[in-house]
Amino acid sequence: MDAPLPGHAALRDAGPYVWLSRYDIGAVARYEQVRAVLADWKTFSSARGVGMEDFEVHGRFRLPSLILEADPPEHSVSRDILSRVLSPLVLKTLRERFFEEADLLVSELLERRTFDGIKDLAEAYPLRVFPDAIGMSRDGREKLLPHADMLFNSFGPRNALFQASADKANFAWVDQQGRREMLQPGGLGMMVHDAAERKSMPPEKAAMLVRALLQAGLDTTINGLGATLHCLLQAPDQWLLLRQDPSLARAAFDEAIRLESPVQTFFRTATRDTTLGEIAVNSGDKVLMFLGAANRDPRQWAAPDRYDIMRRTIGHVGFGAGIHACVGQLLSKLEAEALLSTFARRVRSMEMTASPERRYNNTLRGLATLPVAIR
Ligand code: OVM
Repeated sequence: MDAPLPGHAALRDAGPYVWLSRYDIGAVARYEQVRAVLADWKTFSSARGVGMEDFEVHGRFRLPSLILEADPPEHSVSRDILSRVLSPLVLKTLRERFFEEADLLVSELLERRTFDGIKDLAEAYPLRVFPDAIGMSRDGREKLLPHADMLFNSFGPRNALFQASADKANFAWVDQQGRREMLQPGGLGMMVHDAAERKSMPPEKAAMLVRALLQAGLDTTINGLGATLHCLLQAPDQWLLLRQDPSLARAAFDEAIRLESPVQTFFRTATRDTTLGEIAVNSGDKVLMFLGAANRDPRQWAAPDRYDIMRRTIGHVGFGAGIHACVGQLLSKLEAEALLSTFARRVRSMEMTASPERRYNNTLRGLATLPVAIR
């Protein structure tokens, strides 16, 4: 279940910058160096890909993301558009809907008593609110998760996991969903198009930014919600704290993001010779950042393996850091607040009824199943 943890510890202890000869890439697993790489976008570029492949050596697997796989100044334009659309002011307009949907879902689950915490809660809730918030068409929404599974696999090696998910890729379809005429007025997707137009960004590029939201916004949040539920089930004292004060829902989510790090890894490419913790980094090195390892680094965190919703989680790298820090994190936190505070207010007791099963992906950490009973 916790298979990566000893490996992460070994990577941290091996040094501030380690070489993975099997793949011929560099890696950082200590908090200090992961932060340093994230903070220095000039030296550690995203424009050559944030997966294992270097676009300049291996070519491109898909049309590059205009935000994820870009450096300033191109990145700044995209970032500005998406951060406006995902700003607190805009998200306030979604709040009421999100709480209503949370109430409906929790009512259904309370009636059922036993359910799968992944499929019926962690997946069900974002699937109800997120595509509607974007304003995406009803048709084909079931394609979103298999597509995201493939995409997050594609950041890693071309291994059996990737191959097994590769035929679920659906770029033609997902590219189509980002186009203005596919989107409902008033939704976040249309807002992206409007904001892009004001910045004279061509509509094809605006569609690619909407595509980025569709690809990045669902699977990540789902694994964050699943991680939170799993953490709470394993730490009854923390579940009690949350029940006594449901306003801790955001803290419970953020601490689960730190501890479980649903997005485990991203890469950068060194643009010049440099050093990390006095170890040489060569221009052109691919650098793998172990976000999950940094988030449990005992050099940084007291009792790093403990789930503690009262902890000061500020500075964790579960949402990244620096100019590429998750642009949708406020949306994910709104979803988490609505769902988890409602759940904590209305559920008196819960327990796992069988062992959960892991879901394997080259980038994402999460569960396939989490059988629970609630009252
Ligand atoms: C994108 C994209 C896709 C997947 C993940 C992600 C977590 C971004 O297309 O920009 O960031």
